[in-house]
Formats: sequence, C-alpha cells, structure tokens
Amino acid sequence: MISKYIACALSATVLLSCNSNNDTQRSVALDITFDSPAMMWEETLPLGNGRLGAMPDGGITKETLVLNEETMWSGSEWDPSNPEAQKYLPEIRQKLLEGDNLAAQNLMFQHFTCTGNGGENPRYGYYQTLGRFEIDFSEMFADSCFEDYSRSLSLNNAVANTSFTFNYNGKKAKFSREYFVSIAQNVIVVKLSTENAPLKFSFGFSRGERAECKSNGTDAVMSGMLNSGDETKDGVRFVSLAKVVSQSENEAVILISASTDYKQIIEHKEHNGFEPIRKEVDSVIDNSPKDYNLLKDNHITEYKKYFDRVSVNMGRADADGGVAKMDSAALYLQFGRYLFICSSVNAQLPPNLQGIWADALHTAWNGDYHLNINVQMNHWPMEPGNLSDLNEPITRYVEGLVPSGEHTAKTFYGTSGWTGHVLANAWHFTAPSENPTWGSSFTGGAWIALQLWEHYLFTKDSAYLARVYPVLKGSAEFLRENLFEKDGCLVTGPSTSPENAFRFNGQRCCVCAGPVMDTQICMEIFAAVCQAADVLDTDADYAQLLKNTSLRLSPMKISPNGYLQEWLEDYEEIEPQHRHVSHLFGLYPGTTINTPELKAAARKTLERRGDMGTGWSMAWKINFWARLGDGNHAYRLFKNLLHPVPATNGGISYSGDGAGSYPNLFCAHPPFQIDGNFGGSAGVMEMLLQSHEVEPDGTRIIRILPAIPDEWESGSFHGLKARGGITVDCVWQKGKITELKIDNPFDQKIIVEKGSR
Ligand code: FUC
Repeated sequence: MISKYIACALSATVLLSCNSNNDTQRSVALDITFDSPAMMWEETLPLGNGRLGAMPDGGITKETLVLNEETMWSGSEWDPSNPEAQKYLPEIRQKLLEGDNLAAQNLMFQHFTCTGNGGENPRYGYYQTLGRFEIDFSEMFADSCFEDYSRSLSLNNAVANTSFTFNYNGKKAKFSREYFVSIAQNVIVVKLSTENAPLKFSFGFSRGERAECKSNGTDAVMSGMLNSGDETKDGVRFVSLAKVVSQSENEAVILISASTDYKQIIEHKEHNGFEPIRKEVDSVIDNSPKDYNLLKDNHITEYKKYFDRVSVNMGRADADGGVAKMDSAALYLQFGRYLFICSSVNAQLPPNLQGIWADALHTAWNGDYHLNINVQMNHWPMEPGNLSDLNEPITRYVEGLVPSGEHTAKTFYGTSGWTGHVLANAWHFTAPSENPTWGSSFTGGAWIALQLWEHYLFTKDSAYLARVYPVLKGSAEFLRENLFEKDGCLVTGPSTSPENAFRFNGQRCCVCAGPVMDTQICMEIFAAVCQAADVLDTDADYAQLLKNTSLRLSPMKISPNGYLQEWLEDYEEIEPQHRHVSHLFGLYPGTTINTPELKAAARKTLERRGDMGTGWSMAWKINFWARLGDGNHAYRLFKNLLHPVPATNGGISYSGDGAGSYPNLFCAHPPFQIDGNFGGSAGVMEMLLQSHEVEPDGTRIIRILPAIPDEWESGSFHGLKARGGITVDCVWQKGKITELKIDNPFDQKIIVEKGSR
C-alpha cells in the first residue's frame, strides 16, 4: 500500500507559508505545510501542552503519533558525592598556581569526579519517549491512489491537519484528520472524518520496552515502569489511555491522556502503584468536554493567550513600502515561541534537550539539562518573546537543584552556597561529572540562576525577586568562597572553558584556573545579587562584600592577536573553531563585554571561530552578531542555521557536519536538539530589539532595530518585551521607522536608540 502511495505522491517538500495581511500586519497566517506523509520522524509535526507531546506523521494507511510525557525519566535520586574529593582540592589548586595544569587535570581524574560514573549510571537516568499511538486504516482503502495530499501545522492555532482524497466505490472520497494537544484539558485530541466513504479504523499503543499495551476497539491502555537504576527503588510508573469519545459512520474523536508518578516520587509523597495514575488518566478523559468543537475552541483560546501577544513580519519592501514576502526569520522567531509555549505551559519540568519531543527510548545525551549552554539557551526567547509567565517550570527546577547543589558545595568544596556543574537531570544531579575535561565547570548553577534574575529585570516583579533571592545569593556565595588568588587577582578553579581544550606542553588539556567565562559569570551574579539586595532592601553589608570581591576578579584579557582570550593564558586552542564560544558569555546573554575595546576583541573572536558549528552554536552566534550591531552577519548565521538537513542517521556530530534544520524546522545539532530553535528565535528578536545596557545612572537603553540585515527593508513587530516591563511595537518602511510605540508601565528612565549602530 505504502509503495503504491509513493508512486503517486508529490515530492516531500516542506512549504513554509506565511500569508501576511499588509493592512494591519497583525494577522499573519503561519503554517508549516507538507505535501506528503512524514517519511522520517524529523518530518512529523510537533504538538504539545507542556505535559504531553504528540507528533503525527500523517501516514495514509497507518497514522503514527510519537507520544511524549514530560516526566518519562528513568533513574532516581542518588548521592554521587565523592567523600575523598575535598581532600585533594588544595593540591589541585596548588598545581594550578604552579602552572601545572596537566598535573591538576590528572588529580581531578583520579579524585575529583562524582562516584558511580555520572551520566552513564542507570541511576542518572534518561528522558524517553512515552511510546507510539498507531491508528490503522488499511480496511478503508480498496483502491489506493491517493491525491490532493496536504499535511500542515498552524502556529496560529497549535492545531495540525492531514487530508487527502481517494477513490471509494467509483467516487472521490476525502479523509481529513485534525490533531491538537489541548492546553485547556491535558489531553491529546485526534479527530478523524471522511466524506463519501465510511470511516474504519483500529488503534493501539506500542513501546519497545517496559510496557504492557492492551486495546479493545474503543479503548487502549499502556502502562509500565521505567528503570530506577536502583534495585531498592521503584522507577517512574506511567499509564496512557486512549478512548473513542464520539463516533458516527463518518467521524470519530479519540482522546489520549497520560501521566506518571514522577511528581510523587520527587516530592517524596506516599503513592500506591498504578491505581492513582490510572484514576487520573481516566478522570482527565471523563472530565473533558465530549463536544469536539468546544474542546478545540477551548484549546485555541488558551493557546492564543500566549501566542498572539507577539506578531512579526519583515522582508523586502514592496512598491508601497510594505513587506513583499515575509522573511523566514519571522517564521523562525514564531516557531521558537510556539515550541516554547507547547513545551512549557502547565509543565512540571522545563523543556529538556528535545523539549518534550523525543522519539527514542534513550534520548541523545540522556535528554537532560546540560548547564553549560543548553538549558539556558532553551529559555532565551521566553522573556523578550512575551512569555514571561511561563517561567514557573524553570524557576521550580532551579529551586529544586538548590538542596542537592548545597550538598555538592559542602562535600566536594567544603563551602556554603550551592552549585551545579555540567550535568543536571530530572533527579537534581549537581555533582562534577565523570570526566573533568568537560564536566568540572562549576558555574552552571550560577548561569541558570541568572535566568531567574532576567525574569525580574523583564518584569520588575519584586515578589518574585524575594522568592528567588536565596537561590541567587546561594550561587553567588558558592562562587565567592571558591575564588582564590592567582597573580594578584581572584580566579575560579579547578574549572574549564566549557568543553574546549588547549595545547599544554604538547598535550591536550582542559582543566585550568580562571577561564574567562567563569569570571564573567561571577561578575554578573555578584552584580545581580547586589542589585537584588538593593531592591529588596536587605543584606547591604553582603552586597558590599560582593562589590569588593568583584573588583578583585581577574580582568578580561585581549590577546596580542586582537581576540578576547578564552583563558588566563593565551593558550593555543586545539580546535580554534570549537562550537562553544564561552568567553563571549559576557556579550550574550551577559553584559560584561561592554566597552568598544572588548567588543572589538569579541568580534575578532567570532571571526576566528567562524560561521559554522552545531545547531545551537550557530544560534548563539546570531545573538552575538546582533549584540555587535551587525545585522548582515547575524543574518548570515541565521541562514546557516536554516541549512536543510534532509535526513538523520541518528548519530551525534560535534563538528558542525549535518547541522542546520530538519524538514519540520527542528534544529539539527545533529541530532535534533531544541536549544538551537530557541536560541535562533531569540537571536531574531535580538536583531529587532535590545535592552541589555544601562547608563551609569540606571537609565535603560532601548535599541530599536539594532541589527537589521539588508533583506529586512520593511517590517513590523508588535509585543516584543524589553527589560523594565516595557512592551514595544514598531513599523518600519524602506529602512525608516514609521511607527513606534513604547509602553513603559513602571516609568523606567529610558533612552531610545533607533537603527543599527
Ligand atoms: C554539551 C555540548 C554538546 C551538546 C550537549 C548536549 O555537551 O557541548 O554540543 O549540545 O551538551
């Protein structure tokens, strides 16, 4: 059947359609459209409501939805502290002071890693797909030439559709399917309808392991338990239920619900096996409206509350100065917002490396929360993209890291405060990981804490600031206590510049004192705590201590070759085009690269790093070039990020080979990693609006169109956010701003700068 279909299928091209209405520039229809079923997972369409994810493939005779439930985590809580580690810390630091980095690194390998093999340990766990839901229609089709195929995802409504025609009893019949993951109701909804032919189908769940699947024609259920990695503990139990809730000869509506007992486990609550989960999934379906239109309207209404806050359109100018054709960057920006809403709203956990859209039982890199760029980048579009109120999952997650991070601070470093390194998972892992060449950076906790500070900067919500102040202060305090003096300045260590290596006595080395990114993070978190203390009218003495400490931090250095040094010494990099550009943290998302000299050095660094890289690396570079005010270069990186990646072999590449965008616009690290989508979306916003700089007297600089490429002659944006609770609308025509509205509800002192610098 499928091969016959392929014979009459059109080519598998994806059409990104954006129909803009030039009158208002507000009602832009954003669709991702295909003219054939998905032949691979990265062509399927992602739907989600923060808790549940579904990816229909639009198959003709068999529809497969890859399902996700955000808490499908194997593993369990576990203390990987290494009781020996702390004893060796003075010796490791001494080696760094003596300039013997390799000796320090060797000591770290021997004594300063977590126990139990870190991310490789089954107790660390991994995020995994819930399974598949398959609907078989093979009974329906006698003759199998299918035509008029269309498959699409509407970003405006968060609804996907499939439709095609076929012959039935000598007549042309039509099959339409519609799918969404209800934000209002916490169910996946599939509506099947036919014209001129009866609807016949059967369905069921499947999962490669650890699941029992049953179906009886109108209901299907799947349940199982993941591996806790610890024989004394139960793993996460899951149950998923599918029910036909209405059916006629030509129409059926199926609801799918799913849940786990992760929340009970992580909150150490009593729970009784499968029974309560089964009750929960039953009641979610029982309590959902059975009227399809009502279900759909409720979902769209909820979704639009978030999505419709921002509209954006830009491209080449038409004769009247309007936008001739919307640039793909506008769609990319909105796709990032779409994915963020669909992986965050009502979520328990923040989006992981694949958001909530994993196809594998063992997701790449465990589908975890890497703290040296990835989970941070996942949150970059949230504040400027007017989705501030979806901040709870990341806030709760970071708060959840604190007790474990305090334990890590105490056991490994003998200090107070809290820390996170590179690996972090759903079980609050914070220890240095199994390999110190990439896993010993200890500024990951402070970096993600800075995301909570950004939330305050964007919203001015002082109640929120009071809530997260202990988190900020704890991460600052950990860093302060772990600074030591080298060549008259304070530095961090033992640490690394994330995942990059330098040549040291002819050998590869990563461990060092005072990588520049660490220093920048110290500067940012100390400054954030000082400002927060001021706003909350507390801790004045402590703030003064942090200010004094900040002044003693090792300054950023410019190499004789003109670029910003990544390390204290001007080491030779083993891979000058390495994907991480950690020493430009202070350019984006940070703000400490703030003088013309440092910005010029950052530019040289970027030129040296080049315009390629893994998906997220290119996304980061869009933001860097935007902050340097170079719209054409930022746009070049954006185009590189869109580089079509037609197929996946599932493998990981670190070199940038195979990086770009899959047909469904998922970012290819490769493999699929959602950070690139979020970073790229934020990058386009950063080209349109910036608000990160303040004058010495606190006046905030609002930059309108600070990094516009030649391609964006005309355009508009509405609803983007600037720090200070400010909302900006802007229209420009043939390069000139024709309308500008700045809503400044807190009367923040601002200066408005227009155009590229
Ligand atoms: C870090 C990055 C990799 C990848 C992984 C999930 O280790 O260096 O490129 O993104 O996280």
